[in-house]
Amino acid sequence: MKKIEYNVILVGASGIGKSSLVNQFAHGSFQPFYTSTIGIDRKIRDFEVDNMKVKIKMWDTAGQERFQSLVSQYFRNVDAVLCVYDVTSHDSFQQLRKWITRARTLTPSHAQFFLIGNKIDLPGRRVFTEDLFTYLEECKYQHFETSAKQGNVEPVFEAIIRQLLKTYVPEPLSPPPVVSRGCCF
Ligand SMILES: Nc1nc2c(ncn2[C@@H]2O[C@H](COP(=O)(O)OP(=O)(O)O)[C@@H](O)[C@H]2O)c(=O)[nH]1
Ligand SMILES: [Mg+2]
Repeated sequence: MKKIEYNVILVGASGIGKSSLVNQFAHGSFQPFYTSTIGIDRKIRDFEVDNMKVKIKMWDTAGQERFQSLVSQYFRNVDAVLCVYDVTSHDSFQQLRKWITRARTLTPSHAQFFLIGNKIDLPGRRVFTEDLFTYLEECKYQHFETSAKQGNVEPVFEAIIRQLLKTYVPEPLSPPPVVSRGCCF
């Protein structure tokens, strides 16, 4: 079976659930308390879709400005950018423009961008269809809504992976080299 790898980076303000989305997809778990990400974190999940093994490397970035020069270095090799906001925070939605502009200048031309509104389990939505409509008309990114808490993350990641497979398939990963242990006879 062919095995390929995608590098996926998550960007957006602090506290909107980037790490929670990654943890939910990588480990199927959710932590109700907030642990701030320092700089950048990486998690891996092997996923199988249509008889194809896909290794997803998720680069989970810190939202704080002070980490941005470090984070910028990781954009060069990414295949997908997940632009995350919190549906209960209009500010987190407005901040996305800054993240997207930065990511656009640093990512390879094949990189695909997706918009993810998280925390849909919470009451008090502040980002509405009309905000999104104007934005999506402009950028044409695929848009998803998630709850890292209630766990609809798997189908969203699967849809993203399927979309990536449709548009950009990297070279399959080579199998690990066979280590010769020498002959004992
Ligand atoms: N209710 C709810 N809380 C969430 C959700 N996603 C994340 N959180 C909480 O929001 C806080 C910040 O999440 P975190 O993943 O660390 O945000 P990050 O700074 O963007 O990485 C934590 O207390 C999480 O438990 C969600 O979908 N629903
Ligand atoms: Mg985080």
